[in-house]
Amino acid sequence: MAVIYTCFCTDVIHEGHLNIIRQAKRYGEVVAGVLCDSEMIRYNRFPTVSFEERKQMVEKIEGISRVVVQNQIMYDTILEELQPEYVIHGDNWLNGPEKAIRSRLVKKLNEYGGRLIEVPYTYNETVRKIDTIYREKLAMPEYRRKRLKQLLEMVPIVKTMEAHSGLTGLLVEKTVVEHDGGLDQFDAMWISSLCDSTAKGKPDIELVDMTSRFRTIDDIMEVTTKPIIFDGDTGGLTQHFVYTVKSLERMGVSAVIIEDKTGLKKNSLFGTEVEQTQDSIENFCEKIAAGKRIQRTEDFMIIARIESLILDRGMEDALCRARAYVQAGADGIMIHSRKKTADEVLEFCDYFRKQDSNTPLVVVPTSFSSITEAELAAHGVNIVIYANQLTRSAFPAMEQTAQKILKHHRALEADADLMPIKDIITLIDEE
Ligand code: SPV
Ligand code: MG
Repeated sequence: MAVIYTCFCTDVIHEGHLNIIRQAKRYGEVVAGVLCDSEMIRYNRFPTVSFEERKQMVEKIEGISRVVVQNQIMYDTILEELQPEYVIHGDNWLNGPEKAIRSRLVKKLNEYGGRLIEVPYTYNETVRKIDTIYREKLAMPEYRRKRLKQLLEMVPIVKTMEAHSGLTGLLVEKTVVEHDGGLDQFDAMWISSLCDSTAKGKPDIELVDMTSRFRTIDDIMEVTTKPIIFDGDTGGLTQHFVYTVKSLERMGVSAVIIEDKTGLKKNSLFGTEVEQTQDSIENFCEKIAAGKRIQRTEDFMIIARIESLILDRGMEDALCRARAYVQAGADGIMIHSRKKTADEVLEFCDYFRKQDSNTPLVVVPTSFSSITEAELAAHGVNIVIYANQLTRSAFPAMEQTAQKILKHHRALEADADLMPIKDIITLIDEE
C-alpha cells in the first residue's frame, strides 16, 4: 500500500486538518508527522500545549495509521526515512514564508518520483475564530509571562529584538525569513530604555517615568504575543522597584533586567566618558532580593546586569558581583561591554560557566556586532538582545526622506524609498 505523509504543526485540530486526512486516505496509508516545538516556533506561533499533548491530539485522529516526530522544518530527512509516495498539505503554503518549505519539498519529491497533493485550505469562519482565540490566548499574561522560561528550555539561544511601539512590536512579531535552508523569526522583545526614551525625544537617564514606560509595554502587548524583557534601568529605589516588579508581573512581562548603577544613570555605551556610579554589591543584592520576595509567580525573572566591564572595574569585580547577585536570587546575569570585540564578554562567560552551569546569561552585542548567535551560545550565552538596531535604522531613513522633501519641495523624489501604504496596512491586523 502506498504511503501518504502529512505534517502537523499546530496545537489545535480543526475541520481543515480532518479534511486533509479524509482526502489522504484515498491515496494510501496515512503517516502523520508532528513538527517538534523548536522548529515549529521558527515560523509559526508558539504552541499553547506541550509537544506530548500535540502528539496525542494527532494520534487520536481517525484514519492515521502511524504518528512520527518531524525534527526539521524542511522535509528532507523525513522523506529519506519514509520515502512516501505522496505528501499531502493544504494549499495555504503557496504564499508567505512556508513557500520555501514547499519549494524544497517539491524538489526532493521530484528526485525520487514522489507526488505532492494539495487540497484547498479550509479557512471558514470557525477556523478563523479558532485562530484568533489561540492568538489571543498567547497574549494573555499567564501564557505570555512564562514563555521566556519555556524558550530557555527549548532553543539554544533566545533571539530578542528591540521594540518601542506597536508598529515595531508588530515587526518583531511577524518578521519571518528564509535563510540557509531554514526559516527563522525572533523569539522575544526587548523594551529598551534607550529606544523608548529616544522615541519620545528624551535622553536615556531614567527621565521617562514608569507610567510612560508601562504605556509603551501596553501598546506593544495589545498587538503582539511574544514574550517581553523589560529594561528596568537601575530599578530605582528598592522601595519603588518592588512596585515595578508587581506591575510588570501582573501585565505579563517575562523578565526585568536591572543594572547595578546608582544615582543619575547614563547610557552604558558612554562608558567612562560620563560620570556613572556603580552600586555597592550589598545594596544591589538587597534590591534583587526585595524584588524576588514580592513576585507571585514562578514565571517572572529578575535579571541582574553587571556594569563592571563598562566602567573598567575589571573581570574579577564582574565575576564577584555575578556570584553575589545569583546568591541574592537573580534569575539571570547580563554582562555588558562596549568593546569593539566580544573577547572580554566571552572571557566573562567562560569563567562564569565554570562556576555556574545553570543561571541564564544575557549579552547585548551592540559594539561587538560581528559575534554570531552560535558563537555566543557556544560560550554559554542563553539570551541575545539586539537592543537598538530598529531605532538606528529607522532614524536615518526618516531623516533622508525629510531632507529630500525639503530640497525638492515635493514628495516624488522620496517615493522610491517608501513602503507602499498597502504593505503597511497588511502588517496591521483588522481585528
Ligand atoms: C538599552 O537598550 O536601553 C540598554 C542597552 O540598556 S545599552 O543601550 O547598550 O546600554
Ligand atoms: Mg537601557
